[in-house]
Amino acid sequence: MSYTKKPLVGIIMGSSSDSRIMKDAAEILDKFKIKHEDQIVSAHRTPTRLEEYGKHAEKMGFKIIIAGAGGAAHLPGMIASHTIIPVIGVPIMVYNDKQTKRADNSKFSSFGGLDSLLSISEMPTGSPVVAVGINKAGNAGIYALKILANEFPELKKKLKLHKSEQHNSVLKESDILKKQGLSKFVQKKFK
Ligand code: RP5
Repeated sequence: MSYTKKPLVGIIMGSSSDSRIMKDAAEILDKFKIKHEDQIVSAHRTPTRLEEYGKHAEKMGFKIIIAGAGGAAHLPGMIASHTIIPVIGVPIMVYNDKQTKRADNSKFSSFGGLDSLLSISEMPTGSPVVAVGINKAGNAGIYALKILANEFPELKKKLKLHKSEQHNSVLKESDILKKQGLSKFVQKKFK
């Protein structure tokens, strides 16, 4: 059962290379049965499409947009300039997963994702975009759920349950740690 027939969240990313990070946002929304629509929209390579997407998002009635981009990450800020839908930005460490060929080094971000984090979070006064941590698309998903929970009491209940599960899993691990002692615990957990 999902809460609405139409998607409530728009997930966009600057490139297909961002999809392996952005899928974490989709997975958490899926887990909580929140429909989302996923697209690639590049602020640099498809600027007209970006403007169209802003109109599309409003027409679709999205409550939140989750936008991920790496490097000079303009996508979250630019989409926020085309709509009043709140935007959660996901800074992406460019080519995190493509460190195989030396020849590709020029394509890496030299700043380990700090470039995109600052691009997203340092929006000028009056044009806010919130940013989660670098590559933390899952957190963007959870944050979106928290916003939506204001509207859907059932979702609020599920989030509270999720919180208590997190609490219990820490207690459980702490018990195991106490019983096993630190050395054995680390050996087993990270073998
Ligand atoms: C950004 O440039 C994208 O969001 C991506 O993180 C990065 C690299 O894009 P590709 O060269 O992989 O298409 O605009």
